[in-house]
Amino acid sequence: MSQRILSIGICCYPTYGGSGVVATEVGMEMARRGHRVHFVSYEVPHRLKRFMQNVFFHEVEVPSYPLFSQYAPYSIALASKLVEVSSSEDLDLIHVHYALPHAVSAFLACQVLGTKAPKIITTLHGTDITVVGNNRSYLPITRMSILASDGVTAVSQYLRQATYDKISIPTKSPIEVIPNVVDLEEFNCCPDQVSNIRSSFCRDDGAERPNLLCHVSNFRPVKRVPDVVQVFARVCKEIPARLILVGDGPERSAVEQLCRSLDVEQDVSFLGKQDSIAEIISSCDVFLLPSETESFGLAALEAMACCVPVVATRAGGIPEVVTDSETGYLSDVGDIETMTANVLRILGDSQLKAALGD
Ligand code: GMT
Repeated sequence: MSQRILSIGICCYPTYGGSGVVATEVGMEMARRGHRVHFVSYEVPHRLKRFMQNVFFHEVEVPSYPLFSQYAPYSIALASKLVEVSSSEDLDLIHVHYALPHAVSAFLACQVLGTKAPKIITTLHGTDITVVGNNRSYLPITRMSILASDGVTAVSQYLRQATYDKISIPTKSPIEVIPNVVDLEEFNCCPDQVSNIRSSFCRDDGAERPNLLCHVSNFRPVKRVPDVVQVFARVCKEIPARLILVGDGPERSAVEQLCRSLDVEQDVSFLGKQDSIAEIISSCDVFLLPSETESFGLAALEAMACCVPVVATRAGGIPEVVTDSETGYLSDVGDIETMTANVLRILGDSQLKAALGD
């Protein structure tokens, strides 16, 4: 039987967050399978910055107006753009990633489109449920937009349950768990690039510093990046090591200050936002993810795809991704001492490191 070619709209945040990454990877894979995929956002998603057949981008413009000076209505501009794209491209479905405000805008667009409305699939990613979505200011509308969707997916069992509990979605409403994905063509052990990157981090002060720790995030409080630095400072007291921090966000200045106060700033590299993180992660020995809450932890999955053991917290959906003592080690949130011990255990035993990485 021949496959039906679908016309799919995808709404996502275009920034470096995991929801935008997953949305882009899924959209590109649908395009490879012959479907026509229309990304709708305020910017081109950062993993989409090369031409691909069957992939199209539609920019949402939010016109300014003196009355909007503080709050321009992006959700309404997005809904209008979805109406436009749906009419011109005859969309079969709109797949929204991150409920707020995307699911609400899709709902609004479908109200306008009436009988010609496409189906709505909503993928819940994390803080759209665990932090923002259940805030009183957003809860009723988040709940309505989830219930109005034709299909709802969550990235982990943990997030599925949190949606039932925190948003009061009745358990008879099905939420399908579809875990995060990783492109193994891009994220693998990258042996060619590893030695170059390693040597650029290891030998810049003339000393051999073979132990590389890595963390990738958007530097929001929920990621607990200061814990990464605290662990690193303790590791440095035992063995020579370097820390590579990839990403940027609100906590960065405070983290830089912490590095100075713990006197480890010489051994920490702040790389900021990077495009080819697979090579960087592959060059490292341990990946740290000490998050306060994490619905899945895409960065941990990417590290594991690069054969790098993960030292993380037992928070949210992380235990569904990292198996304690098998692909890394888990401990309680804020338990710096145990995380330090686990890092030292991995760095001190190359066979253990290889086994966890495998
Ligand atoms: O929910 C967020 O904080 C934003 C979102 C994003 O856009 O980065 O992150 C979430 O979605 C990722 C992809 O599904 C998950 O891997 C992350 O665990 C999740 N972040 C949190 O739950 C904090």
